[in-house]
Amino acid sequence: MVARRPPGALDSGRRVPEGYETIICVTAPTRESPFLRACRRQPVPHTPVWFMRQAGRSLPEYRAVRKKRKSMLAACMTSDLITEITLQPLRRYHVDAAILFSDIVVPLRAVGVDVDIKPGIGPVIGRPVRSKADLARLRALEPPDVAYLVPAISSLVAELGSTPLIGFAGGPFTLASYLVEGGPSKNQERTKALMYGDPPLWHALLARLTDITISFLQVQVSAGASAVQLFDSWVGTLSPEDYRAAVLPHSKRIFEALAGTGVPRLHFGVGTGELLGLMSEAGADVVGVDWRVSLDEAVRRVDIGTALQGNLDPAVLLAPWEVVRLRARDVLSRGRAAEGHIFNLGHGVLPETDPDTLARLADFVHEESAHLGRVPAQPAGRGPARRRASQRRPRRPA
Ligand code: 1CP
Repeated sequence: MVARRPPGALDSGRRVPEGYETIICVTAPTRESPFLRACRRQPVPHTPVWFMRQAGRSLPEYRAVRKKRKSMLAACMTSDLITEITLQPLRRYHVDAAILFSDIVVPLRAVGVDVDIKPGIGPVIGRPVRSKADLARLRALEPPDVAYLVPAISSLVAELGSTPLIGFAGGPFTLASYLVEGGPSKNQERTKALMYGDPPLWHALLARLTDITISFLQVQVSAGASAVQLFDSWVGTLSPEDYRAAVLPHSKRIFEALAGTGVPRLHFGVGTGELLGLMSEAGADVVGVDWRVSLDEAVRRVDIGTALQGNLDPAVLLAPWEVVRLRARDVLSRGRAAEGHIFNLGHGVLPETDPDTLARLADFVHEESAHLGRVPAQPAGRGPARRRASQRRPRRPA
């Protein structure tokens, strides 16, 4: 049952920004779902599973829809296509969560950035942002800028029933990297040159992106998303010291701004083995881990009170099923060291992945984890919601 409360009022007495409608879920059907329970580090009947990039190029039905209709970004701005493409993987796989069909550059387009998503390349920016004057063109995001999300999310929530919908946004470093580079980049040289060379401009840019991201995520949560994931995909190119100085304060502000919504906040980046502790310190309830660090080691790197998500190498899915099965079993068994574990890949589904392998994998995760027995919450899971970084578990000696 969903109770609508007058705009502006929150339990905490805080006010919601103008234009956001707050929906308080009294007995939201998703509340006790295995995915949300694992995010909260509560016991689950089986390990929940979903796949980053479960919608998209690996699905023939996605390619069919995209062939007939519109550019990628136009599809991301069309309510009935958002709903349809978000639901496509749910019809094939017994996954425990849906992820909104959108892209990390959608909020940039919404505030007028001339970004396009080019087939086979990714996001490309017409006029990159490299100076104070460029930054002045980047305005704030208002809820009407992404109005098409509201009917899409409303119908998804109705359609999904007890399956949670994950909303998402790009992390500050990754969004900045597309804006500064003007497109995909392997090493983010220009981005890092700006970060190292002009800290005031860098922080002004990230502060602006942080405001945009907070508004974008608040719209998604107000419309009914049950969790949010911040994808700082390319932040793994930074050292911990640079991450702490240049990115962490901004990510922290995003997570703090969402704390009052009560939805779990997930955080993921590629190659972030050395940053996992800082990413939990930023305020994430769940830290996503790529395949380079095993989950039992990742547990030692994050703050106490953090659940983990991951981390099968997506390339494993191209190997014979017996290999997939053994590798997935290993991820599940290492994941039992975590206070809460959500099974996922270590990055997005590769376009050449056979959808039948993903379907088989989702079923295997459920069967195998249920067979292993009820996944208990670790003692630390019953403690205060978050503790200090100083309470991180000691790292295993080398
Ligand atoms: O024409 C097409 O079909 C383009 C392919 C495509 C799709 C299906 C792109 C271009 N984006 C998306 C959807 C998308 N993007 C989703 C929803 C689908 C789902 O997860 O099921 C999500 C969560 C994203 C997020 C995204 N976009 C990230 C973060 C996640 C990650 O993979 O690291 C990033 C970095 C992007 C940028 C982007 N958009 C598209 C591409 C090919 C890229 C990467 C380009 C690069 O390598 O820099």
